[in-house]
Amino acid sequence: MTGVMEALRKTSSIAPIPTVVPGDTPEYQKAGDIGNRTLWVVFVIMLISSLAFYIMAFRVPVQKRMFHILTAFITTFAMISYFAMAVNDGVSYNKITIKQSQKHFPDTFQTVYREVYWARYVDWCLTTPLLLLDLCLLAGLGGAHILVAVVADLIMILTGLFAAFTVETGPKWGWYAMACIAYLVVVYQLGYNGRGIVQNKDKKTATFFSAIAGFTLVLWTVYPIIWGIADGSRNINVDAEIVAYAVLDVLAKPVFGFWLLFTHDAMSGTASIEGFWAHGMSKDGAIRVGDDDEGA
Ligand code: RET
Repeated sequence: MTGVMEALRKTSSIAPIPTVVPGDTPEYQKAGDIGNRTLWVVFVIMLISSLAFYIMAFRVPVQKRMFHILTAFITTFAMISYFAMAVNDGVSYNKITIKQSQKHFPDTFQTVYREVYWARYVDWCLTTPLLLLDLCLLAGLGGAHILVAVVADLIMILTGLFAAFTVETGPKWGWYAMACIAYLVVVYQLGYNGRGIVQNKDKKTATFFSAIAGFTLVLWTVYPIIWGIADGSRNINVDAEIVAYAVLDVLAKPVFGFWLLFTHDAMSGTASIEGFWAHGMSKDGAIRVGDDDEGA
């Protein structure tokens, strides 16, 4: 038998058929030790920051607690999301098929499964509007501007989620482009309208707003860049992606929060919110008793 094969090999000009077809084993791109440890570290940072923000909230009168509450909610949502990612619950695989063209063989297809941490997008849907609310209230923006900023922000995150899970390259970058346009609306509301309206406040608040909104916009702009080289083009591995987002998230939430609250508490004459926020319905109800009397 071996002799026959040898003779065939010598007389035939046809190359032997490869026994392994390239690309037929799927490739899994998933987090390793570095990624997992990073998720746990950020979970602890978010937990400690949340506790600190709640303590800071209780140390000021309820009328002056708005920023504290918003900021504590932001790190609380992030803590839950990091826990979900660390225990592998907030993650799914995105499957893509890469066509590999060969010169003398039919095309082969490589299947790649990459982890997508969808818990991030749930977190961002809840926390980026709250971060925007912090900044919009600081600037003194009106309801219409705040609504546009928050809705644009939600569109940005949701189209980003579609981009992360879509299979085809064309739609992926289409979703990404939509998200970037929505992001520009957010930048416009904060950077243009916010900056304009804050000039009506005292000089200290205006300077502080410029600094913290500038910091936020620079940080937020790095997110789509990381997305582009991680989920988008898969040029960095899942561990590097986790570490990059971890650094950004710590800067965008706990560091942002401590900066905002310490500065806010140190500023004299900070806004005091009375009415429903501080007293519930009780006082409003008292007024309506008189209404009934009038009608009688
Ligand atoms: C995506 C991908 C699509 C294009 C754009 C994005 C922007 C995301 C941003 C996220 C900000 C997150 C923050 C989290 C805080 O912890 C969705 C990545 C524009 C700006 C501030």
